Amino acid sequence: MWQFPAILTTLIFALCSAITPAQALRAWSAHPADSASSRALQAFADTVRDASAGRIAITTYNNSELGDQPQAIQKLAQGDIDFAVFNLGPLSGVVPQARLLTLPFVFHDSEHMFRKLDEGLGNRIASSLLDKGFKVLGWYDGGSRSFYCMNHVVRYPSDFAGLRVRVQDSPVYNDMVRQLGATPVIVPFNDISKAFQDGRIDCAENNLPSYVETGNYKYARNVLLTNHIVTPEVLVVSRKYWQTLTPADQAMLQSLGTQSGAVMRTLWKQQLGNAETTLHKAGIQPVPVKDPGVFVARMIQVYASALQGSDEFNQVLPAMMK
Ligand code: GTR
Repeated sequence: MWQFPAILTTLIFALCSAITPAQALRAWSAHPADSASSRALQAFADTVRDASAGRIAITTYNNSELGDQPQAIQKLAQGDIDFAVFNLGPLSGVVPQARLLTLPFVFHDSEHMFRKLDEGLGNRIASSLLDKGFKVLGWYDGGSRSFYCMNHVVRYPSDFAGLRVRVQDSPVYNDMVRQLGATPVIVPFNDISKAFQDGRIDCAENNLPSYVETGNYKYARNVLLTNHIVTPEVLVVSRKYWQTLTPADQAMLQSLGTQSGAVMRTLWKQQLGNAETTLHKAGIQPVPVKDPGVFVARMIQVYASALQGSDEFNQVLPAMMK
């Protein structure tokens, strides 16, 4: 019987895969194209395209162009967006285990935080995120967050009484601000300057690069360096897309994602340095907290509600603080 030559079958198969159009994959970022986060995401997309010979083509969308973070989280979980860099604050609304990485006054600095992630905490949270549809590819630096206010000078917890403080849509952030006697006001990241201008908020909190990047520093010039939340951000791919990949492509994405984390951390240090220079030129002098203990004392209730009913969390938290 006539048989199709094996070599032809192989050739036709190779040709078909070569002409398979690259899928239009979308990546979400909250930040502008020149930020550390978006630059690292773009570099990741470029290396993935090269390593896959153009088969995996990712287009990045910056400045929350595809929706604010809570919307993007929903879209990624459903597979409408394929990649993203998320802050764990909003993500912890969907994945409660991620709250652990957003608790105030747990990590001293980024170095401490990344050490704990590498010691196993990262894998633990990554597995909870995967259960909800988010496959972690890399850990980015979310910096160290502090409060800043317009027309108010804050030094002690009692100074926050009655102030309206912008927060991310996140249970821990809401709770933290309430424990300071202030009112949390949820405002999307890209609308904070407008909220200051409209008089809807008195204060906000963020890391210094975001404080500068958003232009918030032009409106709220009084910065109290509380460094209350030191948190990572995650480079994620939707589980829906991840499951369509071959093991070889999964391994490639995982390895390039880890590398992307290292790239981002270097770019982040540069962005932090630039932000400090901008603030110095603008005459803004962030004031260190005199007694962090009085702030920590207010957070007991925040830990209690975040850890409520979870023995697992209660065992992990003390080890995270060391
Ligand atoms: C930034 C973070 C953003 C967003 C923002 C916010 O530091 O990188 O993803 O979470 O804070 O406060 O909304």
